Amino acid sequence: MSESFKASLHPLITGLSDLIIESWQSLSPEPYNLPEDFGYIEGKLEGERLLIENRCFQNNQFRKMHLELAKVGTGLDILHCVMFPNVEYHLPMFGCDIVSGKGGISAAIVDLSPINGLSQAYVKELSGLKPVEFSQPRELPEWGNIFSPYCLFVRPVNAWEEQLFLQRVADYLKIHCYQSLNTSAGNQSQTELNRASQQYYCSQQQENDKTRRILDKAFGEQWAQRYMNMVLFDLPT
Ligand code: 18B
Repeated sequence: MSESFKASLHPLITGLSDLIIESWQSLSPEPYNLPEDFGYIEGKLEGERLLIENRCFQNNQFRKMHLELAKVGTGLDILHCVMFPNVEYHLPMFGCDIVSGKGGISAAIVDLSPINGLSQAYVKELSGLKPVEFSQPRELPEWGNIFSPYCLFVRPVNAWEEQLFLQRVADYLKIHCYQSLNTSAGNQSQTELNRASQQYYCSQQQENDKTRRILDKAFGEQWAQRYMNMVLFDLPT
């Protein structure tokens, strides 16, 4: 990821990006090549440049670990991250999205979303974390029935809340990396349930009109549809 691009983004996005990449080092990540050279993308949104940089890895437990940083003109920075488990493993979906506009960060969300339910090990770890409070919690949209009770969705109002959010992402990643390395592949019927559940997660995320609208406007509807299908929320095969 180019340093100058990264440096131009909101500091919480830069900090989270470093945190995510560093935590993946414990997972023996192998490179994952995105289809059709979707690594670095440039478009135009209402006369403003839209830049997207993708980093993508895989390992035994995860078919795809995707981190995307995007910048629209000078006013909008986005971090998007999803870890897609291999369907043989009963693991939740780690997802994180940060949207930073002219007035600061409007949306910060992180979750370990249940896939075929959340295992007892995860429930134990997540419910053991110290409770946190944010002054501006946000309400999930209708398609958000995929998220867990531990989903954190807020508008952080100051640097202190931004750090609190970053710390929570660090906690979730630590739990997830550790648990994933200690989870073995399941049997055929569990695998099928995991697959169906991951397909449902991806199809619900595709209902996020706020993401789609930005991509539509910058690259056209057809390209946006392909990008959402093939890069952001591709279904497990
Ligand atoms: N997303 N987000 O990733 N989205 O990708 N995002 C927005 O203040 C992009 C994920 C989520 O209230 C907004 O409302 C673009 C993942 C939720 O209706 C914008 C990309 C998760 C909302 C974007 C991107 C996720 C949301 C509006 C590709 C969760 C609130 C900002 C780079 C794990 C939806 C605002 C609502 C909002 C844009 C969640 C502009 C372009 C992985 C719940």
